[in-house]
This record gives sequence, structure tokens and C-alpha cells, in this order.
Amino acid sequence: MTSSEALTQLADPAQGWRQAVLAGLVGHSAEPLNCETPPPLLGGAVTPAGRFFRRNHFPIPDLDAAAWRLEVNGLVRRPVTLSLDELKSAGCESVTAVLECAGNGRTRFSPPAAGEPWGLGAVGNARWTGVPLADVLDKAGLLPGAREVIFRGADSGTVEGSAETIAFERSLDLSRALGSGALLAFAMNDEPLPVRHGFPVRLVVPGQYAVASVKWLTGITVTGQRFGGFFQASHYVYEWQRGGAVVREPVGAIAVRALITAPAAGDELTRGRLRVSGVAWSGAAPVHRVEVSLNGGRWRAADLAGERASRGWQQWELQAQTGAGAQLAIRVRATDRLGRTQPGQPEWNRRGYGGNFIHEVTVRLR
Ligand SMILES: Nc1nc2c(c(=O)[nH]1)N[C@H]1C(S)=C(S)[C@@H](COP(=O)(O)O)O[C@H]1N2
Ligand SMILES: [Mo]
Repeated sequence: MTSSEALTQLADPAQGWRQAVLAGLVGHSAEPLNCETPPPLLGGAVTPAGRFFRRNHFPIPDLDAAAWRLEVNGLVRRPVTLSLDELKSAGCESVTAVLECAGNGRTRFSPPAAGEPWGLGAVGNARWTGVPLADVLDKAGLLPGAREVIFRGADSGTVEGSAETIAFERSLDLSRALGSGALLAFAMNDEPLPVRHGFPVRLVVPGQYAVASVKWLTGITVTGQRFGGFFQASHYVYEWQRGGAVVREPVGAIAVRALITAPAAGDELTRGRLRVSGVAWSGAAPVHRVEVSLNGGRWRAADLAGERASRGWQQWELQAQTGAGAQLAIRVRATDRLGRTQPGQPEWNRRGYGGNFIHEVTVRLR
């Protein structure tokens, strides 16, 4: 047991659940805490921490900031153990970035895919502030043979198929660790990171599915091998059925997606002028185009609103007319600068990752 593990308290699951439900989140489980944000609560430039989805595999550790240490070791010239003040003194940067669970949209797959039953709200956008991971690795000095960087969280528990207690661990290959703008973040929307989002320090890897963004970070190990941990090699791997074979591929860049945040499904609107708005993002490149279709009609371009986003989501809106029917079905799809558009039908995979289904909202007209 390391010193930081010995000092771990656990957050109260009943309280975590209550807070989430009061904030309007949809709860899937209290322990571990798994909750998502209904799309109408996702409008806006950033997602307030209170409304941000929560995704956990194990009980939430409530770490003592004064006792917290980050160990950086493995294939480095100068292994170090950093206190929070020492880490913060390494200089800080901020980035607004989307975190999206790789399983977001999973319940739309048919036949059903295995895993947490996420609708479309396991996503949020926040301004993260912290120390660039590349600077910390640079200070430690990578040794020849370094290939991957393993990140360890203070949370642990058992997973299916084994009685052994394991920590939450993930790795990044060196190019992503150094080149993706990853931060060791200690602030979310300019406030200290809440306990449930990784206090005191989490990794944030912009553009990658959020499983990469390890919370309650206590260890960084540089290795010459390929990391084969449970959350790296067993789960969070696409299992595509292609040509009679199963093709495995670890989840990586966040797939392009748009959500309608207003109006909400089931709203009753007055016929005539219509304003549709929402958010859109892609991990591979900034959003280039957002298109809306009304009642299955032609795709028309929405206006990109607010600031042009690079790693965060892009707000968008469309002004139109409702038409005369009793109902209106509104669909939206996004395209990024690499030309990736949301597909009509995302490719099925056993665990239902990357389900960037087109969002459709139906409203009533009067
Ligand atoms: N230590 C730790 N980090 C973790 C996880 C976890 O269970 N433990 N879950 C990951 C997954 S799958 C997701 S989607 C995001 C969720 O981050 P959030 O709860 O801050 O929204 O955290 C990632 N980092
Ligand atoms: Mo996730």
C-alpha cells in the first residue's frame, strides 16, 4: 500500500446520488456513482461541475490534499515524488475540453450492447487548469526505450472475472502523452476539482474518450512495454464484427457528434418561428459544420455560435419555421474539419462504444 492509499477516505455514496438527482441528472447507479446529464441541461459554453456526468468503476476516494503525492517513476532519469504545491509550481495552463464516455449512446445500439446503459448525456465540456503532462515528463527525463506512460488512480476494487483488487489504470503511448495537450488538472471551471471528478488532480486528455482522463491521479510510470491492464486491453476496446472475424481496436479519439439542447423532447411550441440550438464536438478535429433536418427534410446549415472551439464543444443554432403539422421531428448532425460526419447507423460493436447516433427530438406544435 502506498502512503496516498493509506490516507484514502471514501465519499458518501448516498450523498453523491442525492446531489446528482437534485441537479437534474439521470442516475444509473449510486455505488459506483454513474449519472448522466439530460441534453436540455447541456446547453451553454461549459457544463457546470454540478451538472457534469459522473462515471466511476469503483468507490470514490476522498483524498487529503496535504498528504497527496504524485509519484513519477519507471524509465525516467530522475524519479520524483511531488506534493500538490510542488506540482502547481511547475506552471499552469488552461484548456476547454470535452470529456465524453466511450459508452455514450450505447442504449441506441441494436442488438443491445453490454455495459452501463448510457443515453446521450455521458458528456460535458469544462475549462480545465493544470500542469502540462509534457512538462512533468520532460523534467523527469525520458530514458531510451520509453514507449508508454501508465497513469494510476487512487481508486480500486474488483472487476468481472477476477477476485483480485486492482487500481484504475490507463496508459497513453508516448506521442499522445507528449503531443495531445494533456494536463494534470487541479481546477475545473476555475474552481478546485470536485472530489467526484478527481480531486486533487486528474489527467485530462483533450480529444480522447474520457476513460483516458484518469481521476485521483497518484502515479505516473513510464514503461518500455505495452500496458495490458483491464481498462486498457480488456474493456474500452472496440470489438467490431467484420467479415466473420472480430477486429479489436482500443477506443481513442472521440467520434463527432451534435446534440440538440433546445427545444427539449416533448416540448409544446407555438407554430411559426423556431429556434433550435445545441452543442457539437469531435475529438479528431474542430467542428466544421452542423446541419439540421426538420421532419426528414433537406439538411440545412446551422450557424456556429459563440467562440470557435478547438478542444471544447461548439455551440450552434438555427432559426427556422415550424411548418403546420401537429408534431415536428428535429434531427442534427455534425461534421468535423477532417470531413467526418455522423453516420446514419454507427457500426455495432460488442460493448457499444463510439455510438455517435444522430440526435432526434420531437416536439408538439399548437
Ligand atoms: N481513477 C479513475 N479515473 C477515471 C474513471 C474511474 O473509474 N477511475 N473513469 C473514467 C471514465 S470511463 C470516464 S467516462 C471519466 C468520467 O469522468 P467524470 O466522472 O469526471 O465525468 O473518468 C475516467 N477516469
Ligand atoms: Mo467512460
